[in-house]
Amino acid sequence: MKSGTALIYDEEMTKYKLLWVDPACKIEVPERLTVSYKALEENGLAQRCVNVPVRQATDAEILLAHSEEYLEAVKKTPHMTLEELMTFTQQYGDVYFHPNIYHCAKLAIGATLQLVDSVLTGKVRNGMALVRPPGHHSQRSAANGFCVFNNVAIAAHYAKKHHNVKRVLIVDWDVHHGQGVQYSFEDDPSVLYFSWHRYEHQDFWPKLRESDYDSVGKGKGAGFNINVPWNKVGMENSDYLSVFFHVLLPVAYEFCPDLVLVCAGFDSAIGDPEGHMCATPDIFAHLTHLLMSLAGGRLCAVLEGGYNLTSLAQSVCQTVQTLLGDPAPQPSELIGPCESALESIQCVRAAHKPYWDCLKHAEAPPISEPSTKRCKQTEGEGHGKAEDGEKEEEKEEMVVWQESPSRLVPPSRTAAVLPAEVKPLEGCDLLEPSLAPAADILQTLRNNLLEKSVDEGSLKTLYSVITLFEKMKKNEIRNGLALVPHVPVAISCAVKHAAESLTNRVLVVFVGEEDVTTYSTEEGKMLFVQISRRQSGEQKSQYKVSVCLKKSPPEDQRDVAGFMHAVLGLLLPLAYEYDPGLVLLARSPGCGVGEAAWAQLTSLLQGLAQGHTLVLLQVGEEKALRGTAASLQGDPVPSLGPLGAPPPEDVEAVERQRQRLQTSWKLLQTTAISEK
Ligand code: X5A
Ligand code: ZN
Repeated sequence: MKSGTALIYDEEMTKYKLLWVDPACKIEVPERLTVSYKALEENGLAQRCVNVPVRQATDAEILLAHSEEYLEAVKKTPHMTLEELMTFTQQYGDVYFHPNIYHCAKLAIGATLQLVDSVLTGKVRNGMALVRPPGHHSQRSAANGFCVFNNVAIAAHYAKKHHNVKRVLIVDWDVHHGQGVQYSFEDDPSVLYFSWHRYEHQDFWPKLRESDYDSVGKGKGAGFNINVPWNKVGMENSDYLSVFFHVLLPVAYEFCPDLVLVCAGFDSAIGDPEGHMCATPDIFAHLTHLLMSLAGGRLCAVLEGGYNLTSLAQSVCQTVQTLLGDPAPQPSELIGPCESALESIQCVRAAHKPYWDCLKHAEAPPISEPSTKRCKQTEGEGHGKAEDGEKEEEKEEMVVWQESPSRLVPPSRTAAVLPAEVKPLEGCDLLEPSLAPAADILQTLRNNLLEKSVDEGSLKTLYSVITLFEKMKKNEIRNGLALVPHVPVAISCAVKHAAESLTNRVLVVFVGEEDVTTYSTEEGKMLFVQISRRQSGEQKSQYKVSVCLKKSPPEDQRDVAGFMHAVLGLLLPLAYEYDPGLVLLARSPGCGVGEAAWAQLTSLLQGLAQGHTLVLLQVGEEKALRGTAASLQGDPVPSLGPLGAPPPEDVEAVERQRQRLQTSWKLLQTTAISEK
């Protein structure tokens, strides 16, 4: 079993800096690496990683993404005088050279390739490389934006060439557009490049026309370049998650990468002097978690930007801690995307509609031309704020945010309740179903379940389920798994218990046909989402959602596409906005969901409620037991294979619910309200 997280860092990469005055470059300092690494050490994270040494890249590796002329030119920089370096620098935009930068740039590539090798040979599952100089702006024959060589672009070429990787997903969450990466793969359908970036209708650096949403790739690569322009500053956690749910993840699942590379720039976090965004460092835990379900967990994060040292260090820690498998913190302040973000989302979805089955039903764009040609909106609208370009560098205004509390890691990861005849699950703590329930609890159970004649044994199992619940609430265990005699009864029972113990919001996700008595609880204490193959009546509550997917032969790939469409476009946005304290996930026999899709669902939901997921399976479903347990224990989830088009009936069913619910649950929105 592949496990472990690689961390690649070498102090040598701190040994170059800006040697003259250049306001555009002064933020790119050696401390960016030292504070990040120090924070990882102080939080005990560096020590938990597999330490992989850096190496120098070879000429051949550099030439995977750069021209010979450019390489030869950069090779001369270590021997240049200060004046020569300044002159050499001047031919490029927003970058500086130093006698030692060529050496560091080779180490930055080498670090990235060491990470890719470690992950693709199975030495570790995932990892992060802390490097300087960054890479995503550098081009075939040009340095740019603090970047000398394109670390991640080289890594993608390298993975394809040396590891038989067929499809690479590059997620660029840096606040700048990695135009260098875009150029490198523009006509290549084997590399899907996704980037969101501060754009402001082409007013923000690098001010390129081709950074807009209508640059979708060229020739065979059409559809494999996804740009999400931010036309306002101040984007928040909700804006980032909305783009993941409604753009990146559906396309990424359809694409089915063998490897995920992240251009992990943290200038997209709050406090950054370049980005001016408002997403908090803990959002990177969620972005990371959501990507870890792809490509069998093979994820390599490579540092790009990030210039507020406090925000940077916190964000790096959030990313690495998530790669290590610790539960993500509860996402904060999810209030839904702003209008400007929705406009961008709507435009991107419409632009990619011709290329991706998952977007076939996407809404028309709000306007016909790309956002550059539109008149600019009034400043100060939404949660964007006005910027004064001239004075900006003088007054570095203070932004404050609350540091995410250190994460709760319960002493036990997974506890299971199993009938005596079932073989114990490796790695799970067994909870004896024989624990004597208190008489009053037994009585409550009996009263609640009077119609179904339940024997004493079943009652004890139900009681154990409640014990699992309690243990999660007390953080004694992270998650739980129970094999119960009858899933709908067990759900009712757990829900009843949750309703009476006043503490937490509970998200119930039930995959199955049966009606479940969900007791009318105080509105909002529970969010019940059912995915079934059977039509249900009209729904009115925002806390009770049922989506009916088409019945087709089991393991039909079209079914999987429909199921994932419901999970990514409906369930996850609902779940994140609801922000439960506990997640109850259950399936009944013959629910029609294949093991791989079930494992994906189990894995994705663990990003909520600090990983407190209780899974209920019905006796007789032993086949699903091991896979579920593996997912709860954090084993990598297998890929689903490239997804085809979801059945139109499924898309319609999901859309109907989205339409009904999007006024109450703003993370479900995919279109802007107003056209200006
Ligand atoms: C890697 C990165 C930013 C360059 C900004 C130049 N570069 N104004 O974040
Ligand atoms: Zn950047």
